[in-house]
Amino acid sequence: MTEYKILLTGTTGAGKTTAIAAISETAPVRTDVKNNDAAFAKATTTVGLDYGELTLDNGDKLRLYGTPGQERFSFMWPILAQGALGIVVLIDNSRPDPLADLAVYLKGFEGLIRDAACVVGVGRMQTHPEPGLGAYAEALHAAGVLCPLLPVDVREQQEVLMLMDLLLTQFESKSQTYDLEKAAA
Ligand SMILES: Nc1nc2c(ncn2[C@@H]2O[C@H](COP(=O)(O)OP(=O)(O)O)[C@@H](O)[C@H]2O)c(=O)[nH]1
Ligand SMILES: [Mg+2]
Repeated sequence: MTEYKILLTGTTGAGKTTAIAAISETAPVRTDVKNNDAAFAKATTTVGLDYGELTLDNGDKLRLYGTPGQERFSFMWPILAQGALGIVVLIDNSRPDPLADLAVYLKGFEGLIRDAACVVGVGRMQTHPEPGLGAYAEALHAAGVLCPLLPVDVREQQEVLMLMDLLLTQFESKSQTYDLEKAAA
């Protein structure tokens, strides 16, 4: 049995807590507290971590960590990234400049995204279709990041599972590449 550490990140309200709750088989651990930040109209906000677990069909286990999203907690990001297999970047397309949000997390998790796997899920596209996926694809390309990009509703378990699938698939293909390289050496 293998255990994989997976991070979920994104701005406050992007859906980290909701996504983990949607797929965790253990009662998710939440550290949301009363929101004293007037900049956000949310009753609670994540200052620490969310944590959940999901066992795959083959017995492998995903350990899911929701990062504190606010940039002022970015000092914690490299600590959280240690040993992670991959990261899900959740974007809230209803925010004023969601492409700028994407840039913050691409930069903040640069090493993990380069060395491990990444998937970008764009939320609230039904009500906020702009920027469209094309603009995100261009932004990823410009940043030199190759990773799957898809619209997601974090309230839907199947859609969150799809994000996990896309992460794991990358990991499998990376380890195959590694094996091929070894075989060729
Ligand atoms: N109406 C609507 N609500 C959404 C959608 N996607 C996410 N949400 C809601 O947005 C909120 C996200 O909050 P939360 O999971 O706490 O975000 P976090 O700060 O990243 O942990 C939840 O209340 C979700 O139900 C969407 O597409 N439509
Ligand atoms: Mg949260």
